[in-house]
Amino acid sequence: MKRILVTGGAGFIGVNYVHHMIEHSDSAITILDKMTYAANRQSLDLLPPSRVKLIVGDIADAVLVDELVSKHDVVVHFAAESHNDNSLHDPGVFVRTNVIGTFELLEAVRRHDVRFHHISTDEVYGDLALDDPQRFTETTPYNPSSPYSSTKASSDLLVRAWVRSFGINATLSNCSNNYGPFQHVEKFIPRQITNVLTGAKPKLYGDGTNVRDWIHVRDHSSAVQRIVEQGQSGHTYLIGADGEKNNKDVLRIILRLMGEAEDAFDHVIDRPGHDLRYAIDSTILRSELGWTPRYTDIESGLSQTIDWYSNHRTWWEPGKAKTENRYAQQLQMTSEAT
Ligand code: NAD
Ligand code: TDX
Repeated sequence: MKRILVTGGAGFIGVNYVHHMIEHSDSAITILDKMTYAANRQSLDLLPPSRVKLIVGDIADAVLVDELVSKHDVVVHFAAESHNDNSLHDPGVFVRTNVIGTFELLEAVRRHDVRFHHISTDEVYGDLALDDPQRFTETTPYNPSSPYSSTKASSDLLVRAWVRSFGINATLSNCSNNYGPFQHVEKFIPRQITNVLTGAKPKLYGDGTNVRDWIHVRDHSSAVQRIVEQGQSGHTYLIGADGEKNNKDVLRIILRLMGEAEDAFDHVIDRPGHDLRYAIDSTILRSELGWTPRYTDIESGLSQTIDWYSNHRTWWEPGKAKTENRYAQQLQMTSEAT
């Protein structure tokens, strides 16, 4: 039985991974989470207390991190400030958590010789033109655009350097846009679903032609399990499920599935520096580690996600008004600056 330390395990992807590991392994899991606005205690309700323990704390707390890492066999590192829009208004906390936090974890796994897996994003590669036939691969040069993606890129480079310079046993994965249950209502898909559920109009940035490469969060979890168990130290694996779609088309599907007119949304001012397109080539993960995504039908994935938000109002309602107030403030600051 492996003892796994999951950082950020009360956030969206982290908690889906913890649920996945409870079902698909006999591991004992400790979640280290600062319980920021992005975490939700209710996400942990159905996890067995005999196998999952929550420690509320900061990955940038060197003493706490050292003690916890020393008691585990593997660290799977999800914790981050994860929202691009927030990074444009308050970048400092992104540097502290994403860069300094990752540094403290790396130092601890180095001291205690513990296996490390670093969760990252396709945004480190920058963006692609809409008609570019290339997709991101493991060798695409780094070219991040936002404070968020540049701090994730920084953390990836730290991991690579700690492997090369200190020989730590670490893998990295860069995944495309996730969707599914337990995602914070600040993010595109849950924001639009919960807008419709609360009688507000969905909000589309710019003209909506920006493309994201969607993957169901359950497929991300199975890929991470495969990499942690079979990945080669020092290697980076790109995780994607061939799910490219532009934002307008995703929004139209959501509106249709929810019984609304497909044009019942507002166009709002575009995100500054908005990346145009992300697209992942996950051939290496599929051919070397034999992973395949299972939840690739986006319409049925969105339909299940709509059902989940419809049936879990107590999970998201407390944070909804706060999130929309934050968006209103950010919109005002962006309009004043342009
Ligand atoms: P999230 O914002 O939903 O969750 C992040 C979690 O980290 C929260 O529970 C939060 O409380 C915790 N956290 C934040 N700062 C912390 C700190 N200093 N110490 C301890 N815990 C802290 O994010 P998510 O969408 O679940 O993303 C998880 C990881 O996956 C991130 O590393 C992100 O960069 C990466 N990723 C996300 C996506 C996506 O589509 N959401 C895609 C690719 C990669
Ligand atoms: O209200 C909105 N309207 C809108 O048009 C919001 C919140 C977003 N958008 C657009 C912006 C993006 O083109 O939708 C797209 C997706 O936006 P986000 O959900 O904010 O995701 P993105 O910026 O693409 O980043 C996500 O994927 C990569 C995650 O938040 C990151 O953590 C991950 O690394």
